[in-house]
Amino acid sequence: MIPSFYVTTPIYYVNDVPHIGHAYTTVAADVLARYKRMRGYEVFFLTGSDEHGQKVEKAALKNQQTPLELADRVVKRFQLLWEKLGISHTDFIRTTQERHKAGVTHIFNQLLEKGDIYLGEYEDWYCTPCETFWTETQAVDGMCPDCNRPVEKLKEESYFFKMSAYGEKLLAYIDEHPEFIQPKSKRNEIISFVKEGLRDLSISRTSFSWGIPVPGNPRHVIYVWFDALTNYISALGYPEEGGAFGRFWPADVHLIGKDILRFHSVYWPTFLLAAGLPLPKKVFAHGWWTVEGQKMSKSLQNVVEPNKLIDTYGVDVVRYFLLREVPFGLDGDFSHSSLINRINSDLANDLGNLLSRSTAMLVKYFDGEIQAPGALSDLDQQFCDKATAMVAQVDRHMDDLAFSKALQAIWDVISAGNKYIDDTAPWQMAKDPAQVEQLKTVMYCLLEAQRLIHLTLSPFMPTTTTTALAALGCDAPSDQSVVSWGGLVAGTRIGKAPALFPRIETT
Ligand code: ME8
Repeated sequence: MIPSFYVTTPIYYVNDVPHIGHAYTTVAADVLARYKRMRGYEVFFLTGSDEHGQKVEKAALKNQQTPLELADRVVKRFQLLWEKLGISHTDFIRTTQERHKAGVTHIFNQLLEKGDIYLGEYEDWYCTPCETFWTETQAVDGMCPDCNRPVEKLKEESYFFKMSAYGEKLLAYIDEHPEFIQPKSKRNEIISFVKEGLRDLSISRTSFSWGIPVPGNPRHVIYVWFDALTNYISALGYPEEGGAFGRFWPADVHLIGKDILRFHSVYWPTFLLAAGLPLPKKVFAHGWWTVEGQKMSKSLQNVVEPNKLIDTYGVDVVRYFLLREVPFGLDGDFSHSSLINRINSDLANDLGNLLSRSTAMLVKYFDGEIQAPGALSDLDQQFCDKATAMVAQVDRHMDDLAFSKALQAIWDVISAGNKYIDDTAPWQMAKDPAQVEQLKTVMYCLLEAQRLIHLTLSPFMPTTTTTALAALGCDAPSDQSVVSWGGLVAGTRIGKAPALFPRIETT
């Protein structure tokens, strides 16, 4: 049976237009989804939009629109961006869709009947931008400990989820599943948080109305995080047992930013424990981007717009840069100069140059016809071994979501390829008819290694690698592409490859 793989991104709030942070998580999920598909998995890749809650209601009011009008408008911007970024999601869920509301209502009802949700009264400090309640001690000086904006005192009748009853079970799960919360430093933070004891969680609001009504008591709307987190199962058709839910749940990985780890590794798993459903296998929290050394914010007017970046540099450059520049899990800084450096050195000099150099030589020495290799010399063998080993290395790094290490492993072979040309000096061999067999072999190894390089790289840079593979006389990668040495067919005729990346001149 074909193995399955389920990867998700957060569903993004529609009160804000997409920026580089949203693009980051979504590109990472896309690369993983494409990679797993290539390795033969049946992949369900989910993204979507979070459309309820006070934040969206307030933003709509400000725009003199209904919340749904606002959502309809902003969601298109996300969807257009994903198309432009080549995102290959299986489904896009909006929390205003009926299928989602049905799933949320079902799980709420189930927990209500079980007694894990009960009606009580709430009084605490509330941060609207974060949609989070804080205790007196947490909200130091009346400020939200997460975003440092003022909190307001809120007292209301509220439904509560008995989160306090699930702390021990959650700790046991975290303990038995060391892979569950990543990276490790974050895992320790969550363990300490749970060990301090979980409070019951307020999961309804009466102070506004933009949300899913509590079944049987529509004066209350369901807390936006209870609503939003359920998207990961409602999109699979939950509570329908069979179909996509049966096939893909539990998720293999929820990719999120570090800002929302607690919701995903404490709230969400305790809801699932209460509902008797399996927990996700992995929650991975990546770091945050700053821009030219500063926090990205509307007030600083330094928000990096992915659309503009793509128009200026090209889609694959943006995809590559995001995953290459910063190890996944750490914070990073975006700057135009580092982006241009990556283009000029990694993409134009290394990757692009290797392809144009080697195809140009094939055209010159063999009229563009790929030659069958003869016996491999030590140098040929070393290079071939390095390229073959890279495929397994990348596989391991992708399992760890270490995207930048996967790319580094590919670039090691690219550098080795450029060095292999210098060491073997094909132009010398070409002068000596006695060395024609060696020359054929060198050319074969060089081009075949690049076939492996571009196949392995294809989830990261789907457009460029399709061009490069075509230039090598190969098809675009198919699902379940077999990435092993020897796929190039002797006798295929190719031309000099186009420059994959023009250098960007800086003054
Ligand atoms: O939190 N750097 O939605 P959201 C890196 N609706 N990533 C960033 C970033 C930055 N500077 N800024 C944002 C929500 N992100 C909820 C999620 S899920 C059930 C509900 C990314 O629109 C990162 O993935 O505020 C973060 O987790 C997400 O955008 C937050 O998006």
